[in-house]
Amino acid sequence: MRVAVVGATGMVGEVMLQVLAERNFPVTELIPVASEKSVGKEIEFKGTKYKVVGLQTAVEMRPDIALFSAGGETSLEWAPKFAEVGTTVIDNSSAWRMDPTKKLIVPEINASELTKEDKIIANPNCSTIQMVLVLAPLHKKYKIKRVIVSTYQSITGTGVKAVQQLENEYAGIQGEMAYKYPIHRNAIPQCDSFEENGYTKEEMKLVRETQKIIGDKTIAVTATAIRVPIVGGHSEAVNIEFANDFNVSEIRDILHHTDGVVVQDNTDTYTYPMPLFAQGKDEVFVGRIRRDESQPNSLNMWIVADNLRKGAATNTIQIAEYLVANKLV
Ligand code: 11C
Repeated sequence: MRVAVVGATGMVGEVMLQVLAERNFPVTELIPVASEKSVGKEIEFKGTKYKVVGLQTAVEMRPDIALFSAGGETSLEWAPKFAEVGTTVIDNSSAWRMDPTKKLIVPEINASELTKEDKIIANPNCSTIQMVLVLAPLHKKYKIKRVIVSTYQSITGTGVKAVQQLENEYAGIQGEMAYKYPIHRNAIPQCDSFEENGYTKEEMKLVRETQKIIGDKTIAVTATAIRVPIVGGHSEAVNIEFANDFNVSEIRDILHHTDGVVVQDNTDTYTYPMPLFAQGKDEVFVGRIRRDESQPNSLNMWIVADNLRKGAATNTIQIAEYLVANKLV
């Protein structure tokens, strides 16, 4: 496969290159793509050096697959240009996710929706991916009525500027701010900008993307997304109300047998997921699984994943792997 990585010098782009190499994705030619200021720079991939090219050059090279992580505006403008020359685009921005003509894919859940005609495929938001991976098998068994989620999101979700802000704050250096407020020793109840209803875009992604991926608009979701001074991954406290009753050991068993999910749940040994230990891993970790004793058919749990891996790069590359394995590209 001739694979373009659009946004190759960015935080997610770099992880995409690592994941492509680690998973031995069949790359015959890598085409690293970035903005004009990075054109000509060299990127090493599996021992070979590749020169970064601009978007127009990359389109003219007609790659088989283009993995996009360069922001919504770039995706809106350039994904269709790649699609026109026959490239299959897997886009990590929010640009196409809610477009009814585009598929929003978490491979373990809904990759079977994909066909050869899908030339622009959307990768969901990181906080959604880790949550739906756990919700989907439980919805199948017990039917979810409502989800209440509070997130504790890593600064890496904002990008390299936020990581720099935290490092500057540790070192007591005045520098450029990615956030309106200090992040060191803080919790900022705002991820992304506000919508008219008073929720942030991040919170509404958890609502809309969950319904689209699971394919059930009746699932009610309400979210509060918080930015915390953490690097390794996003954490989520999730409360689920089911239509049907369950037993907790059966829930653990279902999740234990769910691809991509690792159950870490033993209060006797203080075993539960934490972002410090999820960092660099491709799985979604779940623990603190317990009945919500305040109302019927309800459950609490804690879900953690590396937002740059399963939340972004790994999920994107798993989609590409599915396309290759099923000869859809
Ligand atoms: C965050 N989830 O942590 C965001 C980053 O729609 O793909 C990714 C934004 C997106 O702030």
